[in-house]
Amino acid sequence: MAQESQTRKVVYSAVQPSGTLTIGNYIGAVRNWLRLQEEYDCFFAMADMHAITVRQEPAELRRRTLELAALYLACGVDPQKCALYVQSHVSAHAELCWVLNTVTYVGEASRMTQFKDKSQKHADNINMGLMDYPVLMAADVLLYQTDLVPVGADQKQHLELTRDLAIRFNNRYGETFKVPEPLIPKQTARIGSLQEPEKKMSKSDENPNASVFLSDDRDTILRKFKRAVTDSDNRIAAAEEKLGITNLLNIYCAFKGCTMSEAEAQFSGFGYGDFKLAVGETVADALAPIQSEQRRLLADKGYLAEQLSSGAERAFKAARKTLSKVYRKVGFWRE
Ligand code: ATP
Ligand code: LTN
Repeated sequence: MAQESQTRKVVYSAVQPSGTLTIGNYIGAVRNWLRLQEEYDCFFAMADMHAITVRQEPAELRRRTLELAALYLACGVDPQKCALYVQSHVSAHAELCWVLNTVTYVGEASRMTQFKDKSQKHADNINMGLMDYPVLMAADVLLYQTDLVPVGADQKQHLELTRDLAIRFNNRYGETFKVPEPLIPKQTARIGSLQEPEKKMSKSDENPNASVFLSDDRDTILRKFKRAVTDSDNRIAAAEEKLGITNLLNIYCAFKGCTMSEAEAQFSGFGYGDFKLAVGETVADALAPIQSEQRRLLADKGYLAEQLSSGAERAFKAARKTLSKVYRKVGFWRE
């Protein structure tokens, strides 16, 4: 058993408890984890340290962290199979981040697209943490000698930086980190906003109609899909110039588990109104059991706390090994 776990590949991923998860997060991230936990040694975190790089209401952050944990479990993340934990419970993340900062150039950090976007969006709070965000992410991943990082397409650049930092550190100090690979699902890598389909659906979008949240009730879901931006062409087909319809088809396929051409065939001849209703109903049906399971879990805080504490313990054991190695390599004195 111990030997088996040593040879199994390691998977790491995290989501920020910075808002309620959207179906973009679900399709692009969490859902893929379920398949991975069957085959790999998985570490899944609530990235609360990343979340405070933009202003958070402390009580809200606390509540969302627990809600996110319950949601992970409700979606099918199995705490027996993977380490599910809160990032700030394992201090090695901050410690490794500090060391990695010394091999990160200010130039490369300031060139990150997300840093530039968030600096614009939060112009009154361009803090060091915002720029350091990808370095903390690299620390998350590298601490566990991770092989694979399942994320949405928006995180690809951060993963490239993670790889660059691992290679640079290894060259400077000797072989220390495994160089991880991103795992980005093709078709569903990027679920678009329902209001501006050229943008990604994001949990912190200001327009409440742009994102479908996993916590939305049936009526809200149907209403949001009804209002989704489409085009004036009235043809249900995926095409580059039909971003809105393509996005809705993509969402439908993701929840139904069908291919694009199957979905196109199924809706050929439908009007946009009926099509949107069908997509909305499919999503609402899929989310209902997750929502009731999340409610059940949130009512049992003791159970949640227990799972998160044993997850953090498991993560800490693995992280500590890498951190000691790093401290030794960089020349920190130890008796
Ligand atoms: P925020 O709006 O607070 O920046 P976010 O909604 O972009 O957050 P993150 O916490 O940054 O979500 O991302 C969590 C995971 O979900 C990542 O793996 C990310 O790539 C994925 N993800 C986020 N939005 C989408 C989307 N629209 N389509 C597919 N995957 C997504
Ligand atoms: N920044 C990520 C969340 C995240 C993450 C990670 C993802 C934090 N640490 C490590 C993968 C690996 C995001 O998805 N926005």
